Amino acid sequence: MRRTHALSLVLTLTSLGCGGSNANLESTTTEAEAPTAEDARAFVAQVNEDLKRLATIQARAEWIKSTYITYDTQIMAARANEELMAYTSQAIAEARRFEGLELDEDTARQLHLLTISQSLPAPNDAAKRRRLAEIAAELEGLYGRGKYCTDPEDPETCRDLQQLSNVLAESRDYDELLEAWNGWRTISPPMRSMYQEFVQLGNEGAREIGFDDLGELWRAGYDMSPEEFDAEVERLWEQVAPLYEQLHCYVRAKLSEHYGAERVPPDGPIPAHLLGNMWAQSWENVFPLVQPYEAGGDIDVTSALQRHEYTSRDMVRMGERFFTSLGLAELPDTFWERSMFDKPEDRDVVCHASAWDVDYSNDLRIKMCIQINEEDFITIHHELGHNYYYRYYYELPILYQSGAHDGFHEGIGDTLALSVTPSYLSEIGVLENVQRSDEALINLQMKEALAKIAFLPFGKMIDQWRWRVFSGDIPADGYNQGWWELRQRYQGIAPPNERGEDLFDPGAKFHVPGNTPYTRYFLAHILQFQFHRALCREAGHEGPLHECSIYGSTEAGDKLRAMLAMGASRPWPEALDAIAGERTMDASALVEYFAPLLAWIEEQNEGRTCGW
Ligand code: X8Z
Ligand code: ZN
Repeated sequence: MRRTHALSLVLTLTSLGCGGSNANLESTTTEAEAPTAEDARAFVAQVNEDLKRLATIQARAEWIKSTYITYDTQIMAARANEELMAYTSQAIAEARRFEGLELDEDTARQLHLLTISQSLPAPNDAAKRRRLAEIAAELEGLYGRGKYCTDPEDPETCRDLQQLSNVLAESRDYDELLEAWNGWRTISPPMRSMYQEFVQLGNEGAREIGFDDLGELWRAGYDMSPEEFDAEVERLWEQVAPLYEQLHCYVRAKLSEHYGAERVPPDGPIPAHLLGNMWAQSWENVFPLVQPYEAGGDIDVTSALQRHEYTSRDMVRMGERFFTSLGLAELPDTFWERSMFDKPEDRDVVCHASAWDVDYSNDLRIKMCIQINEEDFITIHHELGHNYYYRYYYELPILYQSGAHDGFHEGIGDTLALSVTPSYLSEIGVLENVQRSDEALINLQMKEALAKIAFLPFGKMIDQWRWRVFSGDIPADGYNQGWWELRQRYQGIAPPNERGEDLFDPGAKFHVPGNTPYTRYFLAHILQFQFHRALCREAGHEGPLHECSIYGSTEAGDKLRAMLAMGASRPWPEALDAIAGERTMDASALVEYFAPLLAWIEEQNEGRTCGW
């Protein structure tokens, strides 16, 4: 994830030659009557220059806050954000004077990107803007500091998200799981009224820059109309929904065997706390409960990483090695000096993994609380994917320093991680006893499906909820109800107990208080297979897609680099064309990849009633 979806911009308005109020802006506009295309070009150049300088200041404040959450760092970050929002809104307003002019393609594109660059536009009213910046910082702070204490008086009884998540991952005890699941959700009710205010103010900001609401602004970032994008997401979902339904059916049957049919009814939704993950968003931790074949070789990467006594830094080095094997550059020394790999013992930090380019000029970093396990090993590749995107587009104007769309950004590291196969891991000495057999393949694919296919409905539903919240379809007194209706509809899961409107379960998922759009991950989970298929072709792979690893292929690396270097300078279909020779997003590569498993699961599900 980028630290913010959009550019992080700060400025007092001097460098744009206008003061901080609308009145000043209007007078600037009047003075500059009948602007020319040349004026527009100069304006865009100025904005790029200002933004780069100011975004850097903002990113530094944000980095400090995220790696050291205190009352003061939160205020400093909020102030920086406030200035950034003010600047951007002013720049967008100023840019309106070029409407209707015949502009060169680059200028027109950058003006368009400026308009959609914020995931949180603020109202022009200074008091409202300040309030919005403070709420945004406080929501993220509440999440980052969040702990569940069995005795609120005694800090010894407190557990943070990492500790509670480890219970969700490892325990098979229904009640212990339930306590951890409920416990984490005690952090979010205090967010509820703030979130409501956040929605109102964010919508107001969006309307002032010409959108119906915040959701429409988010959907405008895909080189097509918001309505077309909505339809595109539905189309992709229909391509993959049947796979999810089969996986759900199989996993539910296995969980029902383990926990009993009273707790996991074989024809209803699955209780949300039994799937190995705090949000039931990926299910690889229940692999031991659903493992197709007893034997099948060593695919326990977690044990292997721990056996080798790798450190967090070693794991990041291994991730980097994958990228350099493709002929991509090494990470800069400053990456190793300035990143945060481990959870500090002495202070609160935002542990949710993220990747940064703090000065938009190759000051690359990751911020993670790495645990020595497979999930984090894969997340490291995910984060490095962001860093390599930054690495290859940082010489572009800052308005082009983004992914072709945000799903591309989220999909790069995951694409490479698809090549982190057992054979690759044995090649680099992590795994030893790797087997090749039909049983081994089904086991492996099951594990991958628990991560990738299980994620798909979750990846879609989060923003289905937010888009409805932003549009008012889900009212503030129905936040939780709307949330659980969508959870059930898409994921086929149900809360293990009553979730009334006194609670605020959406707030217990980082991206809601963190205001990070989420459809990007749904798209990334589809695109990464499309990228993988294309790069495998480039690497000269023959044979089934699931056997391919692009490790060591500089041909694949060249293709990838070419796409990364485009940043957002061209509409995304051109970037997709550059890497894959295709111009539409398409889940057929994902379906092809999982073909062996799907055939196997369908057989297993014979006689079962699937669906919920
Ligand atoms: O937030 C992330 C990354 C940072 S962009 C760790 N992901 C989503 C999540 O954790 O919910 C990666 C997959 C989905
Ligand atoms: Zn990410």
